[in-house]
Amino acid sequence: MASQQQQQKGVDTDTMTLTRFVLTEQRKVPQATGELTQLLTAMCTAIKAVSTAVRKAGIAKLHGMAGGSNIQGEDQHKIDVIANKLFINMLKSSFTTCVLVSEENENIIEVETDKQGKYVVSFDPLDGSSNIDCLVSIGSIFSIVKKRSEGTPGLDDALQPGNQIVAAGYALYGSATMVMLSTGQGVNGFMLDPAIGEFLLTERNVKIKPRGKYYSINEGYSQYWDEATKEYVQNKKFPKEGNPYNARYIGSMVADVHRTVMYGGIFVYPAHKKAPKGKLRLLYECNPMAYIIEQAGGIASTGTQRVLDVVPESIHQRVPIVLGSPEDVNEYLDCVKKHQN
Ligand code: P6P
Repeated sequence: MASQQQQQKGVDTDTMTLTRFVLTEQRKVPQATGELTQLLTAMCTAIKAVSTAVRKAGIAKLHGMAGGSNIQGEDQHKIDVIANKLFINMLKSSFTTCVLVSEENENIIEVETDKQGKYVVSFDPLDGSSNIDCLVSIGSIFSIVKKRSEGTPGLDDALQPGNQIVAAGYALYGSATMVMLSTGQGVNGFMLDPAIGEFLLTERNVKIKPRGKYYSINEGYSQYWDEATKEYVQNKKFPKEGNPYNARYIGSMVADVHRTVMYGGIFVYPAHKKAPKGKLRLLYECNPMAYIIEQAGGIASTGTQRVLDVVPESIHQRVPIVLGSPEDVNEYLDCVKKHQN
């Protein structure tokens, strides 16, 4: 809370912005070059521009289809294309990246040599965009690793496990625009103040509850679930003791995960008969969300292993995911173990 002298007639004259926060964190790392700060600043510029586009989409006739489809075979919304171009252009022009992976692009994006830096960014520029025409909250998701190859940057630099992440986070375009970010020292939340165009620190050192009261899964697929998932959800609805959990499922990963971080509970997108490897993508959905959840004190698993330890085989690889409060996730994993034997 700003002190008295900082509150000059209701104006905080010592605002902790995201850029200032990251710069302060950077100063704690002796060998830091400032390149990560530069990257995150460029990322915030893209997020601010996407936020503006999302909020005026209905008026500017940006709702609706772009007429194409992405590598996932999903119809592209006009706003998907805009968001993707914003992320690519802002990241390339930050001179901090060498390879980009986007949900919207079939192959890796190789940054021009004269603009290359040492970081690889995987991102979903606008996740959940199928919800945008009905104004449901959507988001952008990103994770950052360092180039590991000696020579020309390429696919191998993109296919790193999440345990190599140096920073990750998401932007939620909800009732406010919020960035949740971790650079490895916990999770902090920054809310966009449109009046000054800055992200202000509003949630310091976010920690997830040991157990929540919400379970989040698409019950429309119940007939396709494995026995472990069926048993777990049944236990949430008809517990042997105590009250049933509340069901909450928005169908927008950033919104469902953010609620899980802030309120506790569990989010599950399991493998099922219609999606044998799950639906959510490892590099730019599951890994960044798993990193945030672990940094906030939670657990993120594929059901059989830690998400961040999965070695990627392709850039659009899908994995099953269960994440959230440790006690809730461990309860789910106990059901998995019980049905494995
Ligand atoms: P389903 C949105 O399309 C998305 O990629 C995630 O944001 C969301 O969690 C998931 O798909 C919803 O998928 O199959 O439940 O509609």
